[in-house]
Amino acid sequence: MRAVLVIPAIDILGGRCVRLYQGDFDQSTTYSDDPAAMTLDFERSGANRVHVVDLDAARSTGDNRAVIESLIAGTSLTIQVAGGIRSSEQIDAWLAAGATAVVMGTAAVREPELLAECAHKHAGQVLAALDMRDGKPAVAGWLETEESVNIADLIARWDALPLAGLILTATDRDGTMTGPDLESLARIRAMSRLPIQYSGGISSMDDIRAVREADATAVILGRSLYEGAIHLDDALSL
Ligand code: AMZ
Repeated sequence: MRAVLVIPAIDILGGRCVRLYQGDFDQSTTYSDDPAAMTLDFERSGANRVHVVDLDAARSTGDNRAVIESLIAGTSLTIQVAGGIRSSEQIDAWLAAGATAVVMGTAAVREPELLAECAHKHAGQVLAALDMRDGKPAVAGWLETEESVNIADLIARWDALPLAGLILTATDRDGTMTGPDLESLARIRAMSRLPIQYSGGISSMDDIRAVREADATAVILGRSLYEGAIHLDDALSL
């Protein structure tokens, strides 16, 4: 059986480590006031990589740049940074600050030329985020849905680029611990040659196994870790 990379998520809102329910900013649970300390807990459990999301930047109501920079500086884990990354200069800055990879969501969907430019300039360091809601990409902090986009066309464009991979999030499962959307994963897997990181709804070790069997390269864990439904060291030893 192939391995699956297990990546804990640190979503930051107002400097705190939170989980949202289905991405809804009005349904937020705070798990820690100290995202850097959270990262060190994950590091001690043996994680290799952490997925850090700046939720304020994703919905354009501020940013947690200083918090994330000090988080990166304080850990030897590899970090992928997401949220509000909409320019090549921002990518330069995150990579200079020590991030291993950056994620583009809104820009990847709405600005194909910018994504292509960034992917070529930073080959193997840009991940494209596909945050699916009712079969369409959710963008701008998931406050909007891009109705005009055809998913097959979008993925075909992404596939032609030297991206580090694609992150598929089932937004209706995110933060719910109701199980992964294996149907969407299979559909997207069949369309793309890129490595896929899956996120949304994971609640058990069996869910992680199912995602691995569906040929995801990595799985991102959020609430299931914070609620103790999955122990990170167990997941890492799968
Ligand atoms: O939970 C949310 N409302 C949310 C979220 N988790 N909104 C955006 N994001 C994440 C995406 C992706 O990793 O999953 O932010 C990133 C995309 O940000 P942007 O700014 O590039 O669209």
